[in-house]
Amino acid sequence: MNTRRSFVARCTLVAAIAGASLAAQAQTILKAADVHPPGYPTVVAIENLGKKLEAATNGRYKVQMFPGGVLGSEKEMVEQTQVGAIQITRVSLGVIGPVVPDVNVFNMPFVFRSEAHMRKVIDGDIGAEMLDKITNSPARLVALGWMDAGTRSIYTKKPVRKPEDLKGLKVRMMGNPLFVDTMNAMGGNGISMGYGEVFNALQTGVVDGAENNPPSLFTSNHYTTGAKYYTQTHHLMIPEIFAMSKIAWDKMSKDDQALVKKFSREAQLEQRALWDKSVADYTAKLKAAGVEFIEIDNKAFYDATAPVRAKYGAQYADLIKRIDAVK
Ligand code: GTR
Repeated sequence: MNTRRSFVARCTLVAAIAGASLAAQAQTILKAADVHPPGYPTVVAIENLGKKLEAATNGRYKVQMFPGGVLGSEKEMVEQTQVGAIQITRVSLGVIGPVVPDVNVFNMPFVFRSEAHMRKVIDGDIGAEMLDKITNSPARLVALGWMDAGTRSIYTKKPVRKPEDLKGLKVRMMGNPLFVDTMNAMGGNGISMGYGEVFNALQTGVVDGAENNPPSLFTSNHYTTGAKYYTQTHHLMIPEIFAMSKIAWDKMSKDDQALVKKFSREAQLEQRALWDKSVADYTAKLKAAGVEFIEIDNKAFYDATAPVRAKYGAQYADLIKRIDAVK
């Protein structure tokens, strides 16, 4: 009796240990990358997606976040995601343009009338179609959802109020010829480089300015280099995506993919709420740190970029009509 009981107990124990180690072995780590620091809305939203996925799959999946650009520039992050070395990446649509040209329609200067307009577009049919275009392209990325990055404005070491003031100024743009053309059209000299290189370039005078939204301007510390004149051009409203490597996606069961989709939708909504709060917080912090927000009528910048819209927009004429029609 005793022997039998201890035999059963031993079997149970062995089974439990085997089960536990099986579970441990079966855990798949999904590496997630972001150029932003811990606490940034995009980083927090993906971390929370990961926590939900881990709980819902009893730990079969775990998302490990690599923030702050430690896995490389956004261009490198995209490449690594394509080959499956990174499983989840959150990047600006700016760097997706060279990989999936269709998305460049959202990367055009002043293509959206306002932030509210941009949100309506990405939240609606056009936004869903664009995510599908990325997923169905040969890029080997599964676009999971959108993230907000508000509007981008120019910051320089001397005040800029009109396009002529940008003359002779080298302004860093993201790596996409469309953005270099945009800056050149606005009057400056567009120089493309990765986000992680901008601080040094500003400090050493390789560039005289850059352009971004308030949360990025604050968390990147760019404003501490003397680039403290922040001209409210709002010339770009580039949405961001988070995407999974197709290689990792194809290894997931249909049920697990459905979970990822569900939590992705929630991550998109959560990031937006965090975003609005962070824009308000960082705007206040920038002002307190002495950054001068130069309020302007941006029509001159809009007019100056008309040739860029003409050059790049021709191929998306129908889509642009549909974007304009979103009220
Ligand atoms: C930020 C954006 C990043 C990156 C960066 C940049 O606003 O969130 O994804 O695009 O700008 O300027 O490179």
